[in-house]
Amino acid sequence: KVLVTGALGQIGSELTLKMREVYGADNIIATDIRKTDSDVAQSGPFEVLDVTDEKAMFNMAKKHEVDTIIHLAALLSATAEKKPLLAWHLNMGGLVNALETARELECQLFTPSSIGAFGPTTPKDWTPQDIIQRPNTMYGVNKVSGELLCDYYHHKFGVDTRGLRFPGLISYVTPPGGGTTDYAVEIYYEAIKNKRYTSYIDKGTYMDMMYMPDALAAIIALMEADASKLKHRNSFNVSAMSFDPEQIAAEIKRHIPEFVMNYEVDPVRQSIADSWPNTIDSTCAKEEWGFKAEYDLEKMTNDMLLKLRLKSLLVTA
Ligand code: VAH
Repeated sequence: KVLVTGALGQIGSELTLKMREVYGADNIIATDIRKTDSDVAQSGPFEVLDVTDEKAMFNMAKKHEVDTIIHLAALLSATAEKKPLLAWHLNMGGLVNALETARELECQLFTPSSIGAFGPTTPKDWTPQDIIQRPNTMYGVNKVSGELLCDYYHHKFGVDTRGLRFPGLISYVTPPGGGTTDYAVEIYYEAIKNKRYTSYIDKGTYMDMMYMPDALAAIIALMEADASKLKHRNSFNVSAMSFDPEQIAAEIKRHIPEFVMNYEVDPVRQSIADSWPNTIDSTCAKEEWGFKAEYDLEKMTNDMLLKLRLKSLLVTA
């Protein structure tokens, strides 16, 4: 049985449904800080859980006799930069509670890291798996600390911890909240609604990205991978593509020729984006557990626009 924290978030809302398909609905216990009448809450077990409450986390895992914890509850980069101490408390407090529960109940644990774990002194092109990490954002400090803490729980206590450094994730189900890469999600929604988008990230700003179906497949593949083949554990670089706002706008224009792109750069999120790599190297993930991405910018754009059009038809129907 699997306990998912942050199950109503951008990754959680889709990973929960996917895992319920793969492993059976009753085996995936979805939790979040509040309950909503979402597909996640209606398609299987759902419980309210505050991940900063250590006892509540332990009791929830024990009650449902879980053997796996997928810990996704966290604040993303832009929100973390606005509320750094809350971010430290939630991102690190929640992770320590999940790790302690995993240690005591002998669970496998997955928690995501991010390209945000790299900083301005990290080489920006084809950033290697093992390289200097001096992030200058609270989110980056949380991600590097999280990687190190999960490695520690593995070599010190034998906890089977695993994690991925995700790029920006793009999805049409649940928009992300408070991220820096969210422009690459918003642009599709705005293109459908208004045929225009004003980007807060400047042209020429390259960031790694991945379509959500590839991210979900990567999590499941890593969690099912043969542990003896893993040289790394909690920080695999994984990426499907890298683009700047001009390139994603051009791809959208191929479908919506009248689409107009404007720029109103947000200095805070621009400086976060500038501190991250342009492209990261996913070789270790490919070699150690067979990572591969199916969607590139063209294929993702086709699918995003199609699914958002269907979604808007359903809403208006
Ligand atoms: C963010 N979407 O923007 C997240 C992610 C790599 C980006 O960590 O904060």
